[in-house]
Amino acid sequence: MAAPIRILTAVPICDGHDSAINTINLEFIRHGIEVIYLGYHRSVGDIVRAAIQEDVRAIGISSYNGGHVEFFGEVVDLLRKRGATDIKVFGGGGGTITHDDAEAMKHRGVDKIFFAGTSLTEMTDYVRERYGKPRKRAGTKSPDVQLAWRLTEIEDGTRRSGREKKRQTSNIKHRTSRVIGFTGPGGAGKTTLIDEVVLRFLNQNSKGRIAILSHDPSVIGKGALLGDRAAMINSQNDRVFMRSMATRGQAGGLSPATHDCLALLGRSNFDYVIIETVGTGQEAMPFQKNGIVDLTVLVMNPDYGSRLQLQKIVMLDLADIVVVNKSDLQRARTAHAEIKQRLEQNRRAQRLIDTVAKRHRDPGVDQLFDLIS
Ligand code: B12
Repeated sequence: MAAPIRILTAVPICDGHDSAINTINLEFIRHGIEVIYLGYHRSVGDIVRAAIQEDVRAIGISSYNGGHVEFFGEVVDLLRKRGATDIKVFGGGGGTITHDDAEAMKHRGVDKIFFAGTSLTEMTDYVRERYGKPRKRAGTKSPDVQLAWRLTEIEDGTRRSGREKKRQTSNIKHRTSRVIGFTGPGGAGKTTLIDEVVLRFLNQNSKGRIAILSHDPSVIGKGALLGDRAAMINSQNDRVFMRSMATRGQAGGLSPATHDCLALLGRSNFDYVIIETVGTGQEAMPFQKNGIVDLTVLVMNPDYGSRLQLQKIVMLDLADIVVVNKSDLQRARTAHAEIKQRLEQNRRAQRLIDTVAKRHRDPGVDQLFDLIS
């Protein structure tokens, strides 16, 4: 089966008109496309960095507040400057982008602008037709571009030669980075917590680099919304290499390619590699395979239901650190006491921390960062 087309979508800086792109994203996904959504109010630099790291076929920009001729043109120019000429740019913006503007944008290297009244089918057909064919790689020396290409080859299973495959799946223990696994139910705040941990890392270590491998669910052969980047603020940084992966039909929180992608990232000069699983259920043990991580963090929401529910969560037996995030919620004190009691049954040196990841300079997140680093 052919690998899904991956595209990145975003709304430019100083623009909050995201309703059009949210609808278009869903239509793309419904037609088997994997969409990495970067969110609104995004700069040229953030968009190009993300597109390169995600190795997408194209960037779709939805623009309503003006300045589109310059903005789209700058995106094309920066892609060129960074050696990623095989990533194309297209988009729309209702009645704001005139036909004359679209002509000027085409001259600056933009593939296509969609005007008001275009059907969703027309747009998805265009993406599948224009970006669905195998592409020719343009040569580049940029290490992030090269790394992104190799991750795609692993994920799509296109790196087939025996020697390469052996190297690719080589022992994960040969890594030079420390690997931290974050897991927990959907809505617990894993992404925000990771973003805050990244901020502390960037502040503490002025030259260090960190990689994030983030997962969202998808059914085999179908599309997916890879939306974790939209919740990231501090991780929009050249010292952070983030890659979003769809699970492509695999249960348990990770993708069939996670192990090999991690092996590659682990020997690519990052100080840390953070893996974020999809929102997991009671039975999930995503990091059990081959000592895939050095440290596991289970992020819980205080609203897990009754005490009885805790007995059923397998990761409470396995995690090194358990975080009760959203600890400003009313039920958090009870949750802390109940989870503490549950962990005591394990008789292991597990740590329990309360955090409010959405709060700047949260002391709980500081404590988590100290434990990790
Ligand atoms: C809905 C809307 C809002 C909503 C936005 C809600 C949201 N979360 O998105 C609200 C009310 C919040 C809002 C606020 C504002 N808005 Co307003 N808004 C609109 C409106 C009415 C519709 C835009 C829309 O979503 N259309 C629906 C989409 C699906 O259809 P479409 O636009 O025709 O797009 C087609 C194609 O272009 C294509 N397309 C669009 N994007 C993309 C992307 C890709 C990748 C692809 C493939 C295709 C594609 O898809 C559609 C296919 O038919 C437009 C007026 C208009 N009729 O366009 C004004 C408009 C965009 N807003 C405008 C303004 C001025 C504002 C405000 C500044 C007002 C204010 N003073 O506060 C604020 C700014 C908000 C902000 N933070 O940026 C102006 C912009 C003027 C300009 N650029 O010169 C407009 C044009 C209204 C006007 N005539 O004055 N707005």
